[in-house]
Amino acid sequence: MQVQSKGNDVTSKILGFVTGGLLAALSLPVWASEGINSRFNMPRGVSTYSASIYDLHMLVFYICVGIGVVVFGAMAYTIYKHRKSRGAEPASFHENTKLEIVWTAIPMAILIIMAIPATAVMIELYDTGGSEMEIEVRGYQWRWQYKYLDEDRNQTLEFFSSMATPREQIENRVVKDPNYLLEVDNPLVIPVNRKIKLLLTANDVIHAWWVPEFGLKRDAIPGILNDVWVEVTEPGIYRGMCAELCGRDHAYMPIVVHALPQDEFDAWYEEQQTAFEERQAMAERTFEEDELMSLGRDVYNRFCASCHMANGQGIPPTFPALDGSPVVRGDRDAHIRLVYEGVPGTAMQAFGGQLNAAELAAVTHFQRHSWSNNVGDITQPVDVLDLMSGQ
Ligand code: HEC
Ligand SMILES: [Cu+2]
Repeated sequence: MQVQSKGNDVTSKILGFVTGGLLAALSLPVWASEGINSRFNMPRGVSTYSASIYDLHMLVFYICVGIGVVVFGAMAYTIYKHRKSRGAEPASFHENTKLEIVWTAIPMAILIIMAIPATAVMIELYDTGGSEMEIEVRGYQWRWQYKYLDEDRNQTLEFFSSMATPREQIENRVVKDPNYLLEVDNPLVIPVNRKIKLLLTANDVIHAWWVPEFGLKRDAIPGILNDVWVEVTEPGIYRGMCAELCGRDHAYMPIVVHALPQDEFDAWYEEQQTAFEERQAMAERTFEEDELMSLGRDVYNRFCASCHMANGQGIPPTFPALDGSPVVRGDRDAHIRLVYEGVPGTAMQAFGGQLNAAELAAVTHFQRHSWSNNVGDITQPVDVLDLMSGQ
């Protein structure tokens, strides 16, 4: 009776073992061909070192698979071969020094073997030497600023990159875009197949620049320059976001990078420089009132509305209302100065470094003549220039 039940047990076990093994063997090639590039695996990325990181990951993965096969294979074999029903007696090798040395030495050797390629990749990641281009990346609450520090060009190029996802999508009034919260007005543009050094820093609090497909994430800390590098190998549009909790709109400071072939990049750079010069020239012009209002509204919505709200009501007591504000309705020069210099120690930043004279004049004029404010004066770029140069 007992013997028979044991026999059945063994047969079903063997059957289970064989089917299991067969299934595993059959699925292995599928795994190898598709699984490796599937969403279950780490993506390979598009930069030279994201590929190194990926290769390292796969190497360590295969070593682990090898260890798994050997360990579990040996276990399965001994469990089956030396089972109790065959009368196997447990061997006793308690406190066997030789054996203990061996099973400490083997894992140690494996760890050392894995540490060699891991260290090589780490060294590669941190080596910013031999870069062909430098870009400063500066975090602000809540946007990024990119500054091309290229000595060969006749002028440095710099601009802000702010989220461009419309508020209607955030407030669920319209359907969300596939790139919801991952769109910006001015993306960072870089050439492919060039080693680019990025100098990361921040103006207010700690931010972090993170683009998963580059295999790159590093903190942007006020007062510190962190240098990293990237060499993108495939043209395309890559997205990321600030990866450090940096305040109220932390979720709203995405990163978009356009990687272009060198000639397209050069054409883009030329175009940007012309546009930059045109904007500079604007500061010397005299504006009509409606021009000031429309430029001012644009600047306000991009730079001020996140705190003071589009309707000028702010979020008191944290962010004061500008509608009816004594500052906005009061002395114009003091108003300009406040926007230019900010209010130290508060979230009200100094916008002097972020906006040019025309934009500052327009946003000042806009606040003084919007909502229920109607001061009845006019602010020209030249007023801003005079005020700020004479301080
Ligand atoms: C990150 C949030 C934030 C942004 C963005 C911001 N502000 Fe402010 N702003 C503040 C805070 C906070 C104060 C109050 C400062 C204080 O304590 O005096 C303030 C105060 C002001 C005041 C004085 C209001 C008063 O009645 O005291 C003006 C004017 C103003 N901001 C204009 C602007 C303009 C123009 C912009 C865009 C160019 C802007 N702010 C963008 C946070 C912000
Ligand atoms: Cu941030």
